[in-house]
Amino acid sequence: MSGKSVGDGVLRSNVKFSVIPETQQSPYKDLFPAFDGKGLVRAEPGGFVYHQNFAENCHKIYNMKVRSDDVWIRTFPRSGTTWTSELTWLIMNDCNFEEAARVGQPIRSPNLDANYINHWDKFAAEGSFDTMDIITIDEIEKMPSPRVLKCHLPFDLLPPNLLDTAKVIYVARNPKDAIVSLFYFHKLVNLCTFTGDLETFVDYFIDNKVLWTPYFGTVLDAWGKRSHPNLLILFYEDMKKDIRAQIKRISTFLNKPVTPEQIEKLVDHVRFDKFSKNESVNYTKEIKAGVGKDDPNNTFVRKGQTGGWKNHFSPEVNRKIDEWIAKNLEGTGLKFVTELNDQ
Ligand code: PPS
Repeated sequence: MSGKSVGDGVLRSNVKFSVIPETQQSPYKDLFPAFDGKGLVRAEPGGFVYHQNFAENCHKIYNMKVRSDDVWIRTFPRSGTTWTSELTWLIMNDCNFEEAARVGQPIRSPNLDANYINHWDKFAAEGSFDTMDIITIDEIEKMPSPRVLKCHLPFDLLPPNLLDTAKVIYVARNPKDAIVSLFYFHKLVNLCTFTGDLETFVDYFIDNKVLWTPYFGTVLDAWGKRSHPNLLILFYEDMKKDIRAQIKRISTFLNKPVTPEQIEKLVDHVRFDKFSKNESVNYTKEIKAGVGKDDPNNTFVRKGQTGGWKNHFSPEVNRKIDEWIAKNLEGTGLKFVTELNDQ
């Protein structure tokens, strides 16, 4: 979709946002108390659900200057963003593991939409902002090349020339594990929060009333562009199954060769048990600083498994999700792996 300038030289996307009234009322505002009764907004077309603060500022992202050596990572949340960003950043930076350890991933590979979450003003007032490592769009514009940026936004809200100018990696994860992981994320991080149970969360999720939904809108937005030479689609489950093969795909796509020794170092660097302890990527310091709840059983890099949903969904909930998946995937050619024997 192409945008238009409204006379101030700033290009505006054709997407329009409006408040979702239900999100300002009970029971929603009690189940999702972090939104302070302000609720969430929905973008049309596309249905993307986000904070009002984003709606007011999204033109800043839409107007970003895309560079030909940028890599933009797009995902539905909890689908392997951090894992893929780390590999991509290292591949783009000649496997500089020292720098990756020295500088946190949120600085090296910033998240664009994180700038416009409602709560930064509150975190700032509480004094935890400095430790948040959120960098502004203005700072991102000044970052040295090559930049590895990430976001959870649909193409309509990103610069219109993005895909024709830069490389884009989309990471997809099967919706069952993505739902469970997003549920735990809501329990962990104060920017969203959820007071209900998983079954209730599932209902709001498949009804596209959870922050960052609609899941299928986001995934199919990328899937529909899968033949574009600047787009690489990765699957979390393929990464779990054979990370070496996916590292080689990323390296080929980016035209950044890696040696067999570098591949082994990358594999070791992102090995789940090691990655979950890596403070450069695991947000432990931000969570301890007040961004989330310090709970050893619910961490940002949490379980890292495919099929964990089987320990969470009742047969009835699982049936409901299966029907929702079947309806949304019909005719798309997209299929998800939801279980793995070897991982
Ligand atoms: S976020 O919040 O959107 O940035 O989250 P995201 O990074 O996309 O996804 C988090 C889930 O990815 C898992 N993860 C990994 N799995 C396997 N190997 C590695 N190295 C790895 N790193 C992160 C992480 O544990 C989250 O999934 P769950 O199912 O919650 O464990």
